[in-house]
Amino acid sequence: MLATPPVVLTIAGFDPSSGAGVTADLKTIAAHECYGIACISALTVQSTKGVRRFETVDAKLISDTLEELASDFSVEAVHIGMLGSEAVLSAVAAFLTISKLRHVVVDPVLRSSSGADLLGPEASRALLEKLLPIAELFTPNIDEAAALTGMPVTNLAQMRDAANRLHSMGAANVVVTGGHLEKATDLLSFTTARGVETEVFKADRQRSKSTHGTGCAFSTALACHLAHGRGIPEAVLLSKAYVSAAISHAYPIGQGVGPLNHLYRMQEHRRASVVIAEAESAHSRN
Ligand code: PXL
Repeated sequence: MLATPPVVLTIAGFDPSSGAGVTADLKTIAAHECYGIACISALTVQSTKGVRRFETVDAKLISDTLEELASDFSVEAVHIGMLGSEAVLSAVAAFLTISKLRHVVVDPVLRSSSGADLLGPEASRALLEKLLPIAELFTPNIDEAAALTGMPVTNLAQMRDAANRLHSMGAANVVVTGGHLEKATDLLSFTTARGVETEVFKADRQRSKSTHGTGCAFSTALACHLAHGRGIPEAVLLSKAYVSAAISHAYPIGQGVGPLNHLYRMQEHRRASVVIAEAESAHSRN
């Protein structure tokens, strides 16, 4: 028998184009050698051309799904993406409080990259009250950090200030992602025995049309690394590297902002197997 991989639960919206949301998260989870299970919070109508509209799933259906999954699987980490409404958010927060699942990564999805509102202002307040304190890791991008703290967040110093404000609101560990800045800069602010420490991660910004779902991929990869037992700084480093590679290996698909290539490592395996097959057939001809 093969060893059982860690189980990672994603609670997120459904993007039918599979660039973001649950179906993309399952690809990220598979790419990290974890077993993915999922609870859909909302159905969106969208393509690579943007989000048209969405409807949330009934909150009781979500509670029942989460309880059913938790009664069956030993869940090592949880990723939370788009929730869509305060009712859904409250159901998810209540489940996490009761189930006490470990390694909860909360990506506070407020807007799509195309600009559609994915969580109203009241639900954003509930997110700070109910989900922020439960999260092991909170992963706003600079726009989300600004919206949630009411502070300007356009440079590294302001990312630090916003992270401190989020700590004072109850966040244990925060990564503010600044992929939209000139140099792609992420700030990790994490709690250690010595107090709050920070680490800055910088990378060259990639000019690419295949960036739909980068936030989902980053936060889901983080959950997978925590599920594998890695520490938070290492998880951030590896997740950032995964997203960069998935962008640089992307292929053009759809007419708008395309998805990352979440499964680029599979193609590397295939290329390796093609090389082996060619070598073997060349050898057998000799
Ligand atoms: O990228 C944020 C996001 C998260 N989850 C779902 C989405 C989007 C953006 O479109 O559709 C389901």
